[in-house]
Amino acid sequence: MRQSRNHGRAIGTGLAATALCVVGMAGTTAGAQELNVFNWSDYIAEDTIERFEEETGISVNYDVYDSNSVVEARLMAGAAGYDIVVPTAVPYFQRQVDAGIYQELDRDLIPNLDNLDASLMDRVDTQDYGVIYMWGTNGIGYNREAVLERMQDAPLTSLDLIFDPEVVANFADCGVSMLDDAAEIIPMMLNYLGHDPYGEDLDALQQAEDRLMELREHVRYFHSSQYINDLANGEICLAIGWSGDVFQARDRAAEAEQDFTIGYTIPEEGTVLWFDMMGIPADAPNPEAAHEFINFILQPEIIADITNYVVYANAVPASRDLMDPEISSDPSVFPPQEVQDRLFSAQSVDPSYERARTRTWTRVRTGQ
Ligand code: N2P
Repeated sequence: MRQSRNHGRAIGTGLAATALCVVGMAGTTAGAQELNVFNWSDYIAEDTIERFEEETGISVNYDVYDSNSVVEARLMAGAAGYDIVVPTAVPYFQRQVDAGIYQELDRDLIPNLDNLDASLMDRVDTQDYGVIYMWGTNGIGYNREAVLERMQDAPLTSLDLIFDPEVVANFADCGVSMLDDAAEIIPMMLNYLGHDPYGEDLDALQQAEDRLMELREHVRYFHSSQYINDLANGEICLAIGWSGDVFQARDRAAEAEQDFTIGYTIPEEGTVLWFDMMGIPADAPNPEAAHEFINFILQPEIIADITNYVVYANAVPASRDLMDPEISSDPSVFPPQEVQDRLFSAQSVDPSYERARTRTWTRVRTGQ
């Protein structure tokens, strides 16, 4: 198996996810246990894996992706060789569980399950098969100076910034990006246009497509990890992205002492709130080590470190006090109830609608 380490900030983008695979030392000792982890890029602290290896003697092969579709395709093909994967709860993890490709967690091997926030875990239907790793929102990352320079009264708290063709046209020259994912962007657009994001209404889907087609000339690219570095470097000035990724861009910009700042908006029109789930594939080569890994991650100090580094919320309340107070008290990381009230959780849709949505997205991406 290919071995790679993505220590988040240092290595960076999902472009790098496939390109930058460093051959590690794992697996060279006869009889040593191995664990194959497949996680999102920019989604773990720098030393988490090292600490796990030191504590358990298990060598980790750590590989990264930036798209749920990639994980799903590999798992559905079978014998992917992973012990831990981290798909988004709905629709991905849920339908993968329904397809029978995960094993039920052996709760006796994960005493730290007790550390999980029960009310958050109750929001996912698949808790016998996975635990929440991190959760967050989809929103807008923006370069405050570049945006305000082009539009003094830019609607910084609204999806109008990107979804209103007249507004976004102001920013085409400084660079606009969107996540490359039908199930992320189309529900946001439907909701913005006043439709039920998961209502499976084909007329509404057509309206979303028409609007996205109108916008696409102002969009530099559709990609789900490159925007972190590009926002941080000033290569782009607006992105629809995931909360923690935008905060990482903000931190990288500050570290590089850029003369601009990156902001993140949970749009006032509402947006998706999601949960990413750690699960163990049914054909995992080393399920015992996988349980050990989940148990390790669920320790408050370990998961607090991860949140500190990737700036996504976790589901272990005892980690809150161990976090950087700027993060634990940030309402855009841990949205308070009044903000959560305008968020919607992802919902599964009928496969035929899902195919229509995917085709719509292909047309939007390619412009045809
Ligand atoms: C990490 C992105 C994870 C969030 N870069 C997607 N659910």
